[in-house]
Amino acid sequence: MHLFILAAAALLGLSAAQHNPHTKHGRTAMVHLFEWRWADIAAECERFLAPSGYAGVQISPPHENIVINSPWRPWWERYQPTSYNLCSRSGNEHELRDMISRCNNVGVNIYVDAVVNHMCGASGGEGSHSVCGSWFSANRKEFPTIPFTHWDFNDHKCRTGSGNIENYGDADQVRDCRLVGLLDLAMEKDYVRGKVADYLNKLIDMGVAGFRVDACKHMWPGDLSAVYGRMHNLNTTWFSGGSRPFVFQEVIDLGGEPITSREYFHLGRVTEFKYGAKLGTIFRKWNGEKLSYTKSWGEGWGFMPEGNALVFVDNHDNQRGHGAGGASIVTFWDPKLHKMAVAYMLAHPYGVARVMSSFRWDRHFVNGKDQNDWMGPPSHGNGVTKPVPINSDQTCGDGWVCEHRWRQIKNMAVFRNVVNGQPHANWWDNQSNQVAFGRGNRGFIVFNNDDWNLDVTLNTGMPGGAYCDVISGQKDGGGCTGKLIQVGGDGRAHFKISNRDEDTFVAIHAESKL
Ligand code: AAO
Repeated sequence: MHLFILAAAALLGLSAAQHNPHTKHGRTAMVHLFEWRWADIAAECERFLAPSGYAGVQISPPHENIVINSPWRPWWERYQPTSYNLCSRSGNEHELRDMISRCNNVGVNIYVDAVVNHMCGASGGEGSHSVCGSWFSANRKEFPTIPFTHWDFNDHKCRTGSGNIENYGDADQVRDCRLVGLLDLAMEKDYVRGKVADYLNKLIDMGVAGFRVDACKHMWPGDLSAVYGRMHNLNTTWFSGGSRPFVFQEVIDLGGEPITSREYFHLGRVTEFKYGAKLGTIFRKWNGEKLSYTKSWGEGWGFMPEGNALVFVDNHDNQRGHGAGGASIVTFWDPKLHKMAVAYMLAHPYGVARVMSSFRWDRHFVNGKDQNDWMGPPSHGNGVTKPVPINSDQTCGDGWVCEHRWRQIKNMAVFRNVVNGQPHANWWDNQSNQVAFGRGNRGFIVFNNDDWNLDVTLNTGMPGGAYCDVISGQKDGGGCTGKLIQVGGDGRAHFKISNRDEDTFVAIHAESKL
């Protein structure tokens, strides 16, 4: 009996550890630097992310991938591995290693986007058209650099006519058939598990803190469990002994399919896609949704248990119509709404939060579908990804959007750190789209998403004093470049937000006190 309890506790302890992002210095939020070069990420960790209090970076897949020239170098070619060599449009192995070390040295964790469900598309042809020239044959299912041969793929198990997933209502085909024609690895094989684990372990040993695991819905939880079980502990140069890699699994579960997020909870965190889809609907005021309904935001909205969730407003798929979430998703293309939605997420205690950092592309809608949803990152004529230039006002140039640098978002990442561990408190709403809430006595935020002014006195729960609103400005030396908020000795403060303000929300926290 005692033995059983011990064994159960050990098991729980092990898997619970894969839910921990191992962030440092009280930092909390990660940013997805989508398609950035390793050299730029290294510089960004040192010059911006660490000083601004960001906890980590999700990087684009570092493995070698197929080169697709039609359409011209789509971003999604990186989701088609041709070898596990660490060589991609973002840089080579040396540059990757340098980035991981430099980010770790300033306390910013690196989380790798791991694409291990499949290799390239079945129509990928044969030759050396990989980013760094590794030969492969999609026709014969041969990837000699690893090596994988046709024995290592699932096609014999798949029972659909096309060999592709045809019906998400059938869990077997979702796991055993090809996702959009991508060659599906047979992860029940010990050999395949070993090769995948070797790839992850190489990255762990280099110092990464964990993984976003791509397309988990398409892998059996038991197979993933076996692979995760082979993962090394994190590198003790930067992490305490016995630390398990942080795992967050991409499972799109909006309800209505047999495969649910729940099947993956014991293995690590899971992406909560309902979060951004609902938040977008609320801020857009679609379907009669109101911000005041978010009083019970989180589990009260039918989201997964708090300790399992990885949350985001938009991701690299649904900001351009891929994946799931639809038109409600709020992206940088709607900056005013995007800033509010991201601020709401960062102010709210639910889940581990991820901020999206995007590149621009030429959107071109025909019948509601963006014809240019494939467009890759800003790049030179020869296909080389452009560096991220930093303008004198701290924004980015050359098509890099850098949402994470926008003052309102950057300051809310700090807000999240300052209020970390404090309970959701002092809720107020006008039964429409004006709401406010605090985090213990450490921070308070007020939103006006109605078409009229907000003018109200609220209990903030904060100690009395003068605070600088970190949305319209920020503390600057002894002063404040934004609105000043006076909190009385009773914790009450007066807020005025015109619906025509550039940003229709206000946030104060313990460290924005003057
Ligand atoms: C490219 C080409 C394809 C070509 C293929 C192979 O575009 O035409 O056949 O190469 O040659 C990315 C791109 C793909 C690209 C792929 C490989 O998005 O366009 O294919 O790289 O280069 C499913 C998966 C999910 C996946 C998502 C895109 O479950 O894992 O599709 N996301 C990840 C990555 C993504 C990447 C891959 C996986 C592949 O983030 O960047 O693809 O590595 C339903 C299901 C979802 C399903 C969606 C979309 O969603 O539930 O599981 O996601 O459909 O198929 C409502 C429902 C919602 C539903 C949604 C859409 O909202 O509530 O559940 O409608 O129907």
